[in-house]
Amino acid sequence: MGFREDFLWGVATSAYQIEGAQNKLNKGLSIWDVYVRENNKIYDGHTGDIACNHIQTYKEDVKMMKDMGIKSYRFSIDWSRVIPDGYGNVNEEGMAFYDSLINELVKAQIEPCITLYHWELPYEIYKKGGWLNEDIVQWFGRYAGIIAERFSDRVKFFFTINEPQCFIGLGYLNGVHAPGLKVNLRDTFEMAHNVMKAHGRAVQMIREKSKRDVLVGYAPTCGMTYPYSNSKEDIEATRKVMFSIPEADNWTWNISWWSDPVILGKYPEEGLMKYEQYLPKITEEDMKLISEPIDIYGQNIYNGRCIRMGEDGRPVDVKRKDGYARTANNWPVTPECLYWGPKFLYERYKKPIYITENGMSAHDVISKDSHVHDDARIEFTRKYLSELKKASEDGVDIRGYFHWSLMDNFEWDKGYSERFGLVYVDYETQQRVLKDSAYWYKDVIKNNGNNL
Ligand code: GCO
Repeated sequence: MGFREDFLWGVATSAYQIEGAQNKLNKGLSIWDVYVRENNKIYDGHTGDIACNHIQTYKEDVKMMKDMGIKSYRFSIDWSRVIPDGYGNVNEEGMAFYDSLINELVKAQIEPCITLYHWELPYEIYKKGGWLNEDIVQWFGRYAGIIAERFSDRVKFFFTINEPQCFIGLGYLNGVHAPGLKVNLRDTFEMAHNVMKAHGRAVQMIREKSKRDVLVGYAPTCGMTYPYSNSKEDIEATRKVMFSIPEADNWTWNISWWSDPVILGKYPEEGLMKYEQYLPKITEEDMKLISEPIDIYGQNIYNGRCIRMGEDGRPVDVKRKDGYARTANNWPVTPECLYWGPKFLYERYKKPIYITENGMSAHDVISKDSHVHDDARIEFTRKYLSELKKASEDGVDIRGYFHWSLMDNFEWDKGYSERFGLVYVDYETQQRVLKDSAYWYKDVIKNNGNNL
C-alpha cells in the first residue's frame, strides 16, 4: 500500500525562471527576454537576466539536490538557448550547458526529466508569427529531435509542452505573460491547434531520433474539482464540471479541450459546438498527428473547485468560507484535488500519471537562527501528498511527484515577489538556504511517503 516502490520523487524548475545568463553563451532572444523590458509588465521591473544564476551554479545545485535525497529533476531546455532563432543553426555552447547538467545529474543518480517548452519561444519565430505560423509544427519537431538525439542516451523522460492553457491564455488572451497580447478568439484557437500539432510532431521526432526507448509525455494544467460530499450525486456533478467546456471568453482554462485530442484523438463535442465560429480547419490528418501515442501524462496541479449537485440537478460551485486557507499568492489550499484530480483524469485518459508540478508560494524569511521555518509549506505538502497517496491506493496509476519548486525563482509577471522553493534563494548573494520543508521532504522521500 502507499506509493509504488519505484515512485519518482522529484522537484521541478524551468529555464527562464532560474538560469540567468540570458545574453550569454550565444543564446538567442526569447519572447520573455523582450517582454520583461517592456514598461510596467513585471513586478517592480524584475527580469530573468540573473535569476538564480543557475548557469553558473548548476553543479552546486545538483549537489544540493543530491543532499536533499531528490530522485528526479524536471527541468526545461530553453529553445532559444540551443537554437537561437528557433529553426536554424544549433548553438553548441547552449547544448554543452545542458549536456554537462545532465552528466552531473546522472553522476548524482538523479533521473533527468526534460520539458521541451516551458514558454521560451525564440523571438525570431515570434516575429514570423509564432504559434500562428503553421511552420512552427516542423520547427518544434526538429528542435525536439535534436534534443532527443543528443540526450536520450542519458535521459529517459521527455515532456513536450508545459501548460498550454497558461501560455496561450495568459500570453495571448489576458496579455499578462509574454508576449503580452490580447488577440481575437479565432487566433487563439488556431494557435492552440498548432500547439497540439507541434506536440504531436515532437512526439514523432523524439521516437525517431532517440537512441533507446524513452517515455514521452505532455504536461498540461488546470483547476481540478473535488466533491462537497461523498454522495453519488456530488461526485457525478464534480466529474462533469472537471471536463466541462467554459464560455468562449475564458476558453483556454479547461482540461478536455487540451487533453482529449492528444490522448483520445478528438476534440470534445461540447467544445466543437460551442466554439464552432472560432475554429480553424481541423483535418483528420491533424487529429492523427495530435494523438500520436504518448506513454505518460503529466499534470501540474495546484488547487481545485469544490462542487456539489444543486437542487435543480445542475452542478454548483460551493462558496469558500471567509478566512479559507490560502497561500501567499492567494491560491486556495485544496488538498482534495490531489485525490480527485488524478482519479478523474485516470478514469478518462487511462495513462500513467505524474504530478509534474505542485507547491505553494509563501512569504518565507531567514530566521535569527539562520533557518527558514516554512511550516505552512510542510503542512500544505503533507496534506496534498496524503491525498495523492490515497488515490494511488485506490488504484490510480500514479508514478511520480515533482514539487514546484526546487528553489525560489522568477515567478513570471510577479518577478521575485513569490517564493515557491524548498530552498530559499538570497538574490543578492545567490546564497541557497534549505528551508525546513526541504529537510522534511527528504525524510518523506526516504520513507517513500509512508510517514506522511
Ligand atoms: C506555471 C508554471 C510554473 C510556475 C508555477 C507557479 O504553472 O505557471 O509551470 O512556471 O512558476 O506554476 O505559478
